[in-house]
Amino acid sequence: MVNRAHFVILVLVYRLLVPLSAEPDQTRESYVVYMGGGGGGAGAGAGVEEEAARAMHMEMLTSVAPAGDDQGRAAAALTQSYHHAFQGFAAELTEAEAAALSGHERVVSVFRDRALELHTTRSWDFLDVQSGLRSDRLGRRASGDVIIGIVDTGVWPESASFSDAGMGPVPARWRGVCMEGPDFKKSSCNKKLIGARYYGSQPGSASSSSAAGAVTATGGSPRDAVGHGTHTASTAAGAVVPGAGYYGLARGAAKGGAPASRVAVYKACSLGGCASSAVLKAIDDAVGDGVDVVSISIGMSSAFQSDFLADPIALGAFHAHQRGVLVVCSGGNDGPNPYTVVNSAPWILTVAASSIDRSFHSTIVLGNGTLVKGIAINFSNQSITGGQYPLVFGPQVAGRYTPVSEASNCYPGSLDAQKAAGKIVVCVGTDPMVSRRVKKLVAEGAGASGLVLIDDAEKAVPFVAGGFPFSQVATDAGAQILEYINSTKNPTAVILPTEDAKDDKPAPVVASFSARGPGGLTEAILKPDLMAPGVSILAATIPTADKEDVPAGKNPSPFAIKSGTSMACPHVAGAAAFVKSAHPGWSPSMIRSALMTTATTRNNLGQAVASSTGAAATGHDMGAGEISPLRALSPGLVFDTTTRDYLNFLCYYGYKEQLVRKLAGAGAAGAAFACPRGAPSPDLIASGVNYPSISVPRLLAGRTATVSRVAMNVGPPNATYAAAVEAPPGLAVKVSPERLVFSSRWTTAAYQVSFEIASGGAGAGAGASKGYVHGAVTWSDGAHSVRTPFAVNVI
Ligand SMILES: *[C@@H]1O[C@H](CO)[C@@H](O)[C@H](O)[C@H]1NC(C)=O
Ligand SMILES: *[C@@H]1O[C@H](CO)[C@@H](O)[C@H](O)[C@H]1NC(C)=O
Ligand SMILES: *[C@@H]1O[C@H](CO)[C@@H](O)[C@H](O)[C@H]1NC(C)=O
Ligand SMILES: *[C@@H]1O[C@H](CO)[C@@H](O)[C@H](O)[C@H]1NC(C)=O
Ligand SMILES: CC(=O)N[C@H]1CO[C@H](CO)[C@@H](O)[C@@H]1O
Repeated sequence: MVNRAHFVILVLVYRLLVPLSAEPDQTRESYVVYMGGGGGGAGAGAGVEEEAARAMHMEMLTSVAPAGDDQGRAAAALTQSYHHAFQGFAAELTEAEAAALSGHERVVSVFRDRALELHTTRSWDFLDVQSGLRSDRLGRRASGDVIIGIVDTGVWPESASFSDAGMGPVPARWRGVCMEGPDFKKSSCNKKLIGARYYGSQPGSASSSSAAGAVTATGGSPRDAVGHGTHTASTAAGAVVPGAGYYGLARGAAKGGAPASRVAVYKACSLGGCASSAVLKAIDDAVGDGVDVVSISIGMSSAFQSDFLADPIALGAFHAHQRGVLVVCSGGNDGPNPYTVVNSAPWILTVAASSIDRSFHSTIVLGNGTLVKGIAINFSNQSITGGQYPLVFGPQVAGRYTPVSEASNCYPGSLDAQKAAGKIVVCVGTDPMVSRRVKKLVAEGAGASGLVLIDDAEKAVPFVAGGFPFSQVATDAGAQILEYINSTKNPTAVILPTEDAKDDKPAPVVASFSARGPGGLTEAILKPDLMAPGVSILAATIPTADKEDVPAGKNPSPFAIKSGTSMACPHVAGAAAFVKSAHPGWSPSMIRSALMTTATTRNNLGQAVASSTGAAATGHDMGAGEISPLRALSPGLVFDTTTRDYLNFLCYYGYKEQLVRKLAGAGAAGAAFACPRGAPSPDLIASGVNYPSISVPRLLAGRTATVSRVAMNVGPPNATYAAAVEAPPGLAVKVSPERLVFSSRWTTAAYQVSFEIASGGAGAGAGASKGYVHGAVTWSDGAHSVRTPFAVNVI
């Protein structure tokens, strides 16, 4: 059996070694050549515009090709042209050609066309029906004019979630298309699924021998072959499907966050991942087609994050923001350690994942009558009255010469089928290289009658084990089971089939896999921004997926239960579309602000939301908190973060003024732009970007950090807001002025928040603890509560 984790590492090592070979390198690899803002406008002959862009990109390619190379080669090398929201192209280049192009005066950056990953959890995990947006009012109040673009693995158009029953005509401003393939017809699109495009395997696409070519070869159709894209699209905007469920579990109506919105899918990914060049093209097309919100549940691994100018999602999202389109991204699944959040550019809405109030229990009944509560989704055929199975710890049924550490982890090849057959095997999860899926396959392969996994990690995320009896328990319950095995001569057990429990408390809880802040690229913006349900989410899937999970005698389920920040992201995209439908004139950052300042930080017990460890969750775990879409409709005040703020950010971050100008585009915005005084200076970011949260990356004793913000009144005309501060111990936080008075709608008011380490008197332990401390400033007028979290790093 292939150990997938090892396989991935080998591929990475191989790819790291290749560029080191000494000979002058004539091998071609796919690169993205990014040329900054200033794409063609919408409307004017799209075809003509595309031709002109391609011709210009080919000319640039020809200019760097060695003498004797002709235009034909340039045409063959060009794989994508970007021209809607920004300028650039992707091409097969040698290292020398890439270097030459990066010196071209029109070019901002040249970067390798790397693979991005899908943000579902490593093991395949799972879902629920209450997609977090709990009110029926959502469907009724929303208008159908908002369009959500989904950049993912495509779509299964026949899913009931994409029914257009009762929907009005497609908005007239829509400029997208429904691309056909052998298994996808024009009629696959309708008034709900209004557009579908795919990338890769088109004439002139990258040769399949190149690294990026391998991931672009997604097949010539927008049809989803993975299930991920169908799941995210139906979570964002799926129609209401009554009576959905997963083989009897999670029964109820399945619906998207914005059931009245339209979806357009952009298939840039396959099971192997997504090529950067395709993702960039997908965002460019989505903006050109006229979407309002883009949902992207993919990203780089947190271990290989690149700079903003070499990150296709950051670049695409920047230009989308310029065109008034909000880009919502998953923050990644590399939690719970700090500095793991990705997609953390300030113009992106970055989403963390939480549990919901539904859980899946799979109870273990020990031979001595004790019940142990485990968590999993399984369709075990065992029962209390159906007879017990021998219960063994992995090392007791290990193959010869197998180290105890491997057998106790259900390592591939570690169990002896002669000994394990017919028994329930107990394994631990102390080796992160072996996923739950692999352990299950190992036990199943050895003929075991079931698997009990003792592992605290991801225990809140039920593993979908299909027909194989499986249950996961925490370390304390696991110790009891091992003790039972030790204490008796013939230990036995059964694993009962899963039952789902509603109204689980507390909920939400931050998922352990959810990537945590601060951001690796800059700590001066608080990330992630928001949290949404991402554990055990029930949504549409492809009916051909995950055959091994289908219980004996059943047809594949049209719905699946999945977990990941991938699942949280489309909840927020749906909520953003909902806010947009009520406030069509709001900018992307106003919508983000409304969602952030109205988010909740209390769980269903009325206590502070906790992280997976049980500790109170901070802004680095959940951003502003769990989304509360209905409250986001009337936030009272919003923080508008403008393109100019973002350009200033790039200056403070350290990019040269000339580069930032190119990014801004050739128009008035670009030519007139000058970096603010004091740039570059990371310390000025916190104050220079009008963000709905605050992050102070360094606060020294005896110093004061002062951060400015401008709030805009979007509530009733005559409003007076008063500030309340939640300050962590030892940190002095002052808001000035303490009252904001607005005389009309759309007017703004500025204020400052200053942070200082409190002089705590003579007592030992005075002052704030070192490292990040968290709190919030909340503005209230009696009717609206505008909460802005802060994180301050005390040095
Ligand atoms: C349970 O399913 C397994 C595998 O499908 C089968 O071998 C076994 O006989 C079944 N046991 C019962 C009690 O039905
Ligand atoms: C079980 O017994 C073995 C040997 O008798 C001992 O090493 C091990 O610590 C015991 N495990 C537990 C969980 O009691
Ligand atoms: C079963 O065994 C476990 C482990 O030794 C023990 O904690 C539990 O109390 C036992 N249950 C009964 C009913 O004796
Ligand atoms: C706002 O307050 C001013 C002065 O108190 C008053 O003249 C005005 O009519 C009020 N406007 C509204 C819409 O209530
Ligand atoms: C196949 C199977 O046993 N499915 C069961 C899964 O669990 C639910 C809830 O306990 C049962 O209703 C199903 O019959």
